[in-house]
Amino acid sequence: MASSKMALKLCLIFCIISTSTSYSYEDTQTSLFIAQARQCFPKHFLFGVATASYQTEGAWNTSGKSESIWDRYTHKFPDRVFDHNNGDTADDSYHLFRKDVKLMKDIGVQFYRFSVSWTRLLPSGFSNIVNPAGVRFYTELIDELHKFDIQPLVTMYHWDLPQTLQELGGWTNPLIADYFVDYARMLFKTFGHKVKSWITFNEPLTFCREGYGGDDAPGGRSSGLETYMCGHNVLRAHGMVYRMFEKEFKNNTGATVGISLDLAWMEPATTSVEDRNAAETARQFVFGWFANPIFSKKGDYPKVMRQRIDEISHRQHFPRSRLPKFTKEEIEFIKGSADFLGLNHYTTYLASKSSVRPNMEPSFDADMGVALTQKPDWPKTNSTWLKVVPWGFRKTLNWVKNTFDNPIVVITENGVSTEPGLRDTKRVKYIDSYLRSLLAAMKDGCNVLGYTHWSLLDNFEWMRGYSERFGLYEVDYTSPNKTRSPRLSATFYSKIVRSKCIPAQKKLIFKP
Ligand code: PNW
Repeated sequence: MASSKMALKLCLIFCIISTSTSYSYEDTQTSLFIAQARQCFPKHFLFGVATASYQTEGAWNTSGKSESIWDRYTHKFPDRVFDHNNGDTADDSYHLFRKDVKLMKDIGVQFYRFSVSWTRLLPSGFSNIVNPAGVRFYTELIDELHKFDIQPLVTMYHWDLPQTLQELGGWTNPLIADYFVDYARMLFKTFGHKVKSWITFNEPLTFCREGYGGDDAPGGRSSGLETYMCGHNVLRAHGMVYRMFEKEFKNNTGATVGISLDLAWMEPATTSVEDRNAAETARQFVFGWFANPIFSKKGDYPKVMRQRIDEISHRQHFPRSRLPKFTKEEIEFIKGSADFLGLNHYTTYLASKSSVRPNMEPSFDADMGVALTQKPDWPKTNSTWLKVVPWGFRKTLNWVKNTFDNPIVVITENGVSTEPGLRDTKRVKYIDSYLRSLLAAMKDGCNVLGYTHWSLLDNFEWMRGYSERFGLYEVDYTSPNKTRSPRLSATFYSKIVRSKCIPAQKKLIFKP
């Protein structure tokens, strides 16, 4: 006890005088935490919040909106969703968007990342029919944002493909790239004078891997085949949209276009060469797959993907690789087709060489050949996959910097799920620790322009339904007007957004 009193006195002096350096010190014997110093982001750094159409809008069949693959999938297979729920009503942001913008104003964010629903704007999936109610909705939302000086950052595709296009093969149909270009052109034409930043795709890794070989919509069961067809067409579509944008809109609008890719940090499980190689292979499979064709000097798929998938396909007696090949022309127009890299980061895995040899069954995971685990003592959250490992964020950013020649990065998602309730101290700690790690990466020279917290509100968390809550604001799903209430983290995040500084933790905390 005496020693803890001593530490307390020391800290009082220490913490007050320490303004520029950060200290993290935990004395496990006395259970005393010495808090960290106030740390600031550059003045021009931007803060935002994010949502996505299917997860928040609701109004799934209102005013001319047609069915998306997530509407179809959740209606047809309710049992596959953890709480048997769907996004039919979600947060009802279609009707409550003015309230949502007010919440953003309360926090003080400089931008709002949201996605537009393809089926709300183009009910046939094609640009032959434009739904005026859809255009009106997004126009009103964007105008409301501008009214409060909040910049829109618009994602064109956050997983809710028109069912009509799914029936034509979805992302496995090469023509989808043309349909996506038509959709994007319609967006630039309609909203281009009001939107200065665009994201073509959100997390192609997730929707190609989970949608065609996992549990997500549309429920494809063809891992290692359709997975790569999807990725291939997404990359072609992205490149084609960017070149069309350059030719037809860039000069007139002065806008920028990027793509959001997700990367969980892959830490080698041991210091062995095998595990270090496994970790790099995993990074290339989950991130390089999309980043290398766009952000590397040479373009095209990562070497290790090409080698492994070609070789395993051959062993499986396929006459050609399951990983499609780009033409020279495609490599060229995809290369450099982004003004910024959107990075979604949540957690960290330990990577080691998988002991399972690929069998005759095509599989993305077997192609990758890496076993991914997490340390049991990493702090848990309400999502099984999401452990709190802030140092992984800094490593992720440094790896991106070193691998892709220090691209302009915008953090387009980072966040954590907590239990229902407003006292979300875990989210406060998550934000605090991940932002400190981000700042450390920026001091390492990483070129990061902004940070987006996922999410403004609790929302439909895909296959986990409403059971996992990522919101700075809690949503009461039992109330008719889906009441939004600020959590502790909303106040905490607001402080950071307004001051551009992470406050010092003045309170000393003793473990009980
Ligand atoms: C993102 N991982 O998905 C999505 O873009 C959001 O729509 C979603 O609500 C959010 O994260 C929270 O889950 C991810 O396993 C899903 O590392 C899984 C991972 C990362 C992102």
